Amino acid sequence: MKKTSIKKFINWDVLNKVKNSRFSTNKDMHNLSKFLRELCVNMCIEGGDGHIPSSFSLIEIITFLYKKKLNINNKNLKNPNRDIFILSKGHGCLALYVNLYLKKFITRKDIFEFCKKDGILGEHPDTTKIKGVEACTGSLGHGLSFGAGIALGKKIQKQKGKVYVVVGDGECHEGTVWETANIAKNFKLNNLVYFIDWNQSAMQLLPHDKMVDKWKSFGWHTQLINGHSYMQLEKAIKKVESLQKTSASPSVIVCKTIKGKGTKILEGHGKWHHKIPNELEYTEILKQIKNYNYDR
Ligand SMILES: Cc1ncc(C[n+]2csc(CCOP(=O)(O)OP(=O)(O)O)c2C)c(N)n1
Ligand SMILES: [Mg+2]
Repeated sequence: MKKTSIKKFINWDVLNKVKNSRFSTNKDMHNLSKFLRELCVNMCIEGGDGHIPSSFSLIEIITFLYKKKLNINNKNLKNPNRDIFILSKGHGCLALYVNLYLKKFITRKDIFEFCKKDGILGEHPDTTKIKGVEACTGSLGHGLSFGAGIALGKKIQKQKGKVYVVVGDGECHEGTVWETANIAKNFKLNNLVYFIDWNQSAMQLLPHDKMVDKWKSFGWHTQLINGHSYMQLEKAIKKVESLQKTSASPSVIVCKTIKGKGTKILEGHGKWHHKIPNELEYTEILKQIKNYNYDR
């Protein structure tokens, strides 16, 4: 397909305004989601690569964290008491990149160069190239243990800040995930919070049922929510924060999500996992994003 040029498509003035807004209302957050989804699609068209449905599955979780929770900015990276965010499901990184853009970690030029030879934004996030990315991920299953290690380091050094990790359900096929589940509980890592992007797709691999019970059996505090609802995300994190005051156990928020959420054309269709839209599909996807009614 002919490149659409995100330069023309994206209203950068609006985007610049949203960069600094606190986004207090739910409606604002959902409008932001639409805008970020459009940006992701355009980045894929420009770069000729990327995983759109995987990014749409977890975009509310990441946007919620960056807009409402994480005390991370491009001036405090050396502060040992800041929070840490790890996207373990590295192929969902478009959702991370658009948030790093809002937080001014990366520039518009970087966005244009997604998956291009001289660009810093690859198909999976690279900590050696991108400011604000804590870990190279893409090989599934490692972000959790990495996050648990940082959480343990914070405990030993009596540092503040929490560690938040977003994990795909397909990742939970990796044994390291369950080793970490056991270790984190035993080391009393209540400064660790996992979000599972439970879209039940995992590239049509084995399904992961009873996700909540599995984590519960390792002694974690568990919650099950709609991972596309900013209200439920907010409520869940408040509950985690209250538990952290009294309990030593780590927390997991199992988020029911839909792969490709926001566009019926993509939702739940396996063939879209790593596919770039043609011109007709591109137009339809953008139309659907605009008209979508989001979950409250
Ligand atoms: C260790 C490892 N094994 C296999 C793969 C290939 N792979 C890429 S994405 C994917 C499915 C991942 O499922 P999930 O985490 O649920 O992501 P989603 O399909 O929801 O985007 C697999 C198996 C990989 N990246 N790393
Ligand atoms: Mg999945």
